[in-house]
Amino acid sequence: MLQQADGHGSGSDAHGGEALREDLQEFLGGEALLQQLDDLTKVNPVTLETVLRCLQARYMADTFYTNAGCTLVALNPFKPVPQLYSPELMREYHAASQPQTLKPHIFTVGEQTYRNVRSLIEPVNQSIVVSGESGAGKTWTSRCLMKFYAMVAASPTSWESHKVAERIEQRILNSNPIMEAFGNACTLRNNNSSRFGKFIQLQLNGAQQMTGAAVQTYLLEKTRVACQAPSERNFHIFYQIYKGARADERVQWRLPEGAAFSWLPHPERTLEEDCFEVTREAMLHLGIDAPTQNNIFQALAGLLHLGNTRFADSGNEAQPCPLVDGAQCSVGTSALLLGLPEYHLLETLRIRTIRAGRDQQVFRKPCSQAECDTRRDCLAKLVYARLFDWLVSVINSSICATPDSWTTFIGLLDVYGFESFPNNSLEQLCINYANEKLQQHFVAHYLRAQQEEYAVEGLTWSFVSYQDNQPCLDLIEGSPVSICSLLNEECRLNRPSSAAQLQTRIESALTGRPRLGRDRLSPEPSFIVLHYAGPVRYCTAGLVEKNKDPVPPELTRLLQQSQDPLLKVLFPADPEEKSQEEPSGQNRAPVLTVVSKFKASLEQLLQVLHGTTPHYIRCIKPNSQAQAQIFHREEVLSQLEACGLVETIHISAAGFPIRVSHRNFLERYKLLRRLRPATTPGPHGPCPAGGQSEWPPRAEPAMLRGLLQDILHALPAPLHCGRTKVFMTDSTLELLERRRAQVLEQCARHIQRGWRRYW
Ligand code: AOV
Ligand code: MG
Repeated sequence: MLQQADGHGSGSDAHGGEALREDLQEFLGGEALLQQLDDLTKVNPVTLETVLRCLQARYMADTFYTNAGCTLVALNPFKPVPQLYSPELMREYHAASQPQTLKPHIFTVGEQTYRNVRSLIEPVNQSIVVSGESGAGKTWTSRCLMKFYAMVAASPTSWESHKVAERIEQRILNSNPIMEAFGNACTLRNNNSSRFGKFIQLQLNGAQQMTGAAVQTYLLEKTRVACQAPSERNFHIFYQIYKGARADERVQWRLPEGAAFSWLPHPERTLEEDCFEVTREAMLHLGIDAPTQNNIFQALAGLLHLGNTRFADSGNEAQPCPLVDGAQCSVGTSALLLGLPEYHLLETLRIRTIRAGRDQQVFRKPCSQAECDTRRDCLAKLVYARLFDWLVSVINSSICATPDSWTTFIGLLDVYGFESFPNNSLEQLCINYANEKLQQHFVAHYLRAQQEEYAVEGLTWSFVSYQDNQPCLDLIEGSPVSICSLLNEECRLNRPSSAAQLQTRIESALTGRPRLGRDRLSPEPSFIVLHYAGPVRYCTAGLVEKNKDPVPPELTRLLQQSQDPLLKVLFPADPEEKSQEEPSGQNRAPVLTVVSKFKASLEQLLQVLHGTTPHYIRCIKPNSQAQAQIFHREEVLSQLEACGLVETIHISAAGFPIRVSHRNFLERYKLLRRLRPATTPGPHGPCPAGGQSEWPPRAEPAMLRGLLQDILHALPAPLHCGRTKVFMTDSTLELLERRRAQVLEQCARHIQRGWRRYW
């Protein structure tokens, strides 16, 4: 058809060309119209195709935010858009009487959330759940929201002076570069990929000023310290010290320019995240002084040298593995930088001490070459994970408010996004499990609970079906048998288990589960989980060992003997001086595995989220090349499908996000019955949609019922009265509040007049 349009068609095409032009105009006009649609609930009809077209039209017009009922869809611009996050714009959204009438933005969500905290009706803690796959823009979004709150929730005097470093808001913001330097890394999916989950609680006092914050982190991917997948990098901080150290520091940390470190792949790649000065500055502001910083960076350099320590096969079980050529120097430098005796470090890496027999005699056994490597890696992971946790605790002690100085909070959740690589292991299983849990929270809170409540409350509602990810969660964490329980069982039994055996055990124990799949062409033993966001193939090799995450006690004891002031803090001496040789057989303590700890921390997180009013931001990645102005329809489509966006839009379009108990509603709005009734009855009608028999609600005393009836009649806006609650849209709530303010103003004027007369 387009060929005809360019004028190469035959004579009879003149008419056809005309029609085509009209079509084209309509199409273009349609796209122009779509660009204007701020809310996907207004797309007609709501289908994946129309939603996709609308988002594409908006993206190509540099409009990155679109409302989708209760959620905000955020498309990653993949280019700087500074005017979109300017302080002026933040102020505009904050000052607006109705922020939702402005263009969709994360600041609308931020402001709405902020207003909800001091909620008029039922004050409650709030949370903003930012989700999306790896590289979609979650961390960026939560960083911008923190900046927004640092501005709008600062104490009034600080609006102009918020650059002052000591201010609490600034300190809270400074936690970001530190945590990203130590917890983010370049992966195949994202140059600044978060390798830990983060929930930050912004604490507000009664005047809604931010008095502090608390950070909770989840499962750092510590294996990255010692092992990076091809084309990926170690944590940013290693590159920062390697590239940004001053000449004197290079000497002190033994980091000469151009030195090669096997745990520092791709040092030639320059990323904007390699900003050492920003990290140092932020650390200073949070009270980590220069000498402490020096200790931290020196220890990190020590880990880089530890990574260059290579062992050869001794060829004799009774002999410790020798070092390969040149590694003696690495182990010496590493020991020096970590404040450890070189001999002791080398011995601990190469020799295992075991207690055995009835009298628990201590034996020393040389490790195999592979075991030496494992112990070396384990030592690095141990130091790095402790350092990360310590940093989080230092950050918290610097930014956390005293319990009596805050009353409510806004929680911001930014976890690692769903990911699927050519090779996936326990790290991806945990990351994707966390994402399944968040999706379940959304499904349970929004898609299911909302609809069930309409039914219980007697509102007319045609049920919108949705994709429930519960079967996938049952497969991963359910009881009695699931992937987690099988992995834990293997750890508990402590039996030698090959990758192929584990695959067989998983397949046979979980046979028939709908979300379990198998890749018959897979070159190595694996299983597939059909996640809500797509299938992921997990290799079984190393899963059990990673889940056990054993730390030989000799390693901890070695670090406890360090002379380095930082390591002394990270590894305080054990006061009871318990024997720390590896216990044998039945003396082993029960293993607290990685997945069981992670599961417990996720449960805790969800409990916190359940105690808040959640707001959702769905970040969407328009293409996997991280390029601006490229919108890959297939990729976006699968993300929209995965998060159930169309169902969300359907439910939002017909639903009522605000629900208040009759009593609270009346308490706040009873003064509105003074208003003249609207000439036509409000769209809510005189009674709940459930039927006349339920109106007036039986549970309420007659007086309350009368009041409720009066108010409903006075209000020409959608408002539904259920059996125990009143349901309404945001705009109805706004209207109610405006009416209430008018009435209060009138009352105040009457009182004033009365007073004047009196005086
Ligand atoms: P993620 O947090 O969702 O991935 P990020 O927030 O790190 O993703 O975003 C990835 C990259 O996209 C950023 O480093 C920016 O370059 C770019 N980006 C994202 N949002 C914006 C924006 N609003 N404006 C400009 N550029 C943006 V992960 O942590 O891997 O799951 O774990
Ligand atoms: Mg991130």
